[in-house]
Amino acid sequence: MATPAPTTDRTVRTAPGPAAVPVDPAVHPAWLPDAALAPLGRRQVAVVVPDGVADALADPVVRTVRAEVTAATAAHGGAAPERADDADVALVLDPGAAGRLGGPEAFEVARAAGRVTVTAGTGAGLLHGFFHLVRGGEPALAGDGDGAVERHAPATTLRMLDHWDNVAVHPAMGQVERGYAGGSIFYADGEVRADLTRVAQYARLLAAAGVNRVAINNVNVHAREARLLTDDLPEVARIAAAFRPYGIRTHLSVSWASPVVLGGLTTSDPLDEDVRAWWRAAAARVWDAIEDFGGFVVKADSEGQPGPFAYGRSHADGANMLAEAVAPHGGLVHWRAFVYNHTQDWRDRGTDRARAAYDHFVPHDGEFADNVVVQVKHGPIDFQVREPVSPTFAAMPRTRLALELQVTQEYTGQQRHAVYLGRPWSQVLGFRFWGDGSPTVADVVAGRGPGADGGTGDGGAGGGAGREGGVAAVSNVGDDRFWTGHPLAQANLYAFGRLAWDPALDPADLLDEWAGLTFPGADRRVREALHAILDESWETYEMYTAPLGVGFMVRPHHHYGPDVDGYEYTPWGTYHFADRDGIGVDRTRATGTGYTGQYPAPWRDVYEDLETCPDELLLFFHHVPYTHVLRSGSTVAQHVYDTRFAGLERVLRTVEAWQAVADLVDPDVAERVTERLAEQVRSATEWRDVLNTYFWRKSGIPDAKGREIY
Ligand code: GCW
Repeated sequence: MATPAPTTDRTVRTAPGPAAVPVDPAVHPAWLPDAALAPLGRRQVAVVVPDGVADALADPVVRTVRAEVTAATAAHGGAAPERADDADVALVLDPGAAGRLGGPEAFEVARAAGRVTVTAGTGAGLLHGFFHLVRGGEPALAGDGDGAVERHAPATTLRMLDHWDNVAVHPAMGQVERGYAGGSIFYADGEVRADLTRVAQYARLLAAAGVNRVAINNVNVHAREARLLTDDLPEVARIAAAFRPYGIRTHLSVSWASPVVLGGLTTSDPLDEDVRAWWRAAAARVWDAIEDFGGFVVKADSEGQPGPFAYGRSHADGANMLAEAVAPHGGLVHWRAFVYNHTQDWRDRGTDRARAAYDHFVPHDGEFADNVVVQVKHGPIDFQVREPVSPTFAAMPRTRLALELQVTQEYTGQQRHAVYLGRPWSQVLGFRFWGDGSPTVADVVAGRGPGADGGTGDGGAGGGAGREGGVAAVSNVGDDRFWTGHPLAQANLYAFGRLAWDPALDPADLLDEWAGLTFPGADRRVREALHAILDESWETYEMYTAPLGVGFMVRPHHHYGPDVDGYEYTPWGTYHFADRDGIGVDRTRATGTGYTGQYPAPWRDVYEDLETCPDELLLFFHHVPYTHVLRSGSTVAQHVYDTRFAGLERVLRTVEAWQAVADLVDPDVAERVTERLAEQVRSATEWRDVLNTYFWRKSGIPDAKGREIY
């Protein structure tokens, strides 16, 4: 999939392999510490490239595999023989094999005669095979199998991270919008960083987890950021060059208003011929500078960003105009479906933000060009701790749809709380809209939903064929020494990549896999403690924050900490409608906003009916009295009290689990985690007390267990 680097055959033959594996010792190695490569590095590892395949030798990803093998074997006492016959592990490039294996990133592993042989059709496939062996450690490297062949291919060829990084520090949102890990790894002082070592190191981590595309700037494109598309192309090319050796393609978020703000035109109307010509020329310049560029990400008519509505055009008109400009270059347009009215009137009960993505986009199913991916947030509102799966995924069978997740923990503790998100993501990916046995969300975004043409994509080679839209997520990485602020938040980035590659993986296993790599050789108790701390941490977070699917209740703007009515009388559409009698949003067809009708059967009926609506989503779908008895047998009020008290207890047990092992890990990591856990205890206590007090004061219903409520 990677385009060969602009290097000559002669250079490649005389200098096989790039100089170095990017590792900055001042930065935490995350899941690739030196020791994680020891099992492989102790062995004889051959990288076998067939003679006379000049293209293969020029592939920068093949050179990366060589560099990785050279570095690992040099560090750990192994060697890198030329021939498979001399090796314990052979990484074999077979350019003819990609089709048979299931795409350019696929690989197969055979274990026989004391040797592990990985075969792939491209450098990218070989690199994924290499990291597969690294992740598997000793057990994966035992060559005493019976020759049975395992095949590995990604569920989707589009596995993307979106950075909400600003080039210039934004007065309200800072360097990274919703970033909780310091500054940007790409930008500082209003420019692309001169030293991109950190980006190369990031690329390596992402490749080891399975990510293959990165959008490098915020979807809110301000004046400075808009210029990445034009003046800064050489700088963007440098970033792309840092990602390329790890098989990762670079995308840009672009301003819809670029023809006006950059091109000096008087309009951005997608049907205006000058506008179309401007975008065609802009795209041509981008691909001139970056041959394997991925495409554009667009947030239009959303939270103040400009868009086609200003010209009376539809989002299909807007997206297709850009699609036409990038199509000759094999580019994609990721067009976000996060379109809603953020200036609504809270007095108006008829407008329901949850309906917005579906209402705006479903009528245009079938109108979007083949190289447009409509990118839909997992829930209908905005990355809350608990939301139903967005019904839009079930309603656009003739559109390429991508699932958008949020790795950065905007609404889930902002990387001050230890909250592992593998489980909720896995639930979303595995959700079946049409009942038992029907296709999952993962199937839909892989282009295998009902009504799709069943195409499996083109492996990203041209970014065109197939009906897949893949998976995208907002990154949680910054220039923090631990990448993610909270060292344990690295687990989320890792799990995202792994689930994007294979949505069927068990999130609990991924947690252990991450811990094993990140803390190699650590005492068994460390890994057990990490499992205990993180495995059910999402449920714990939900227990002390907004209950029963109601959402928000956070402090406005920065979204951290409790403020139950913070958004209640604002224009943002995120209401809970609490009064003295009850709480929740009536989204039924019978008496509410009708949102339940956006789901196919059985969910349209399951959610509609109080008797069948799952407890955890009750207040998302229904307005009920505080005395309403849940399926669990508890009343709403008592449930709130019980879970808030229990939630804090669980956090305190987390702290104990950590304290028992903190001395067994690197003191830097121990100190940072300990500091974050102290803040989590403080914040969870605040949440408990504010929520309990609010429900008690509104309802007048005392806690049946007589605990202290203020
Ligand atoms: O969750 C909200 C955030 C905004 C963000 C927006 C979006 C980039 O609060 O900061 O803007 O979503 O997804 O576009």
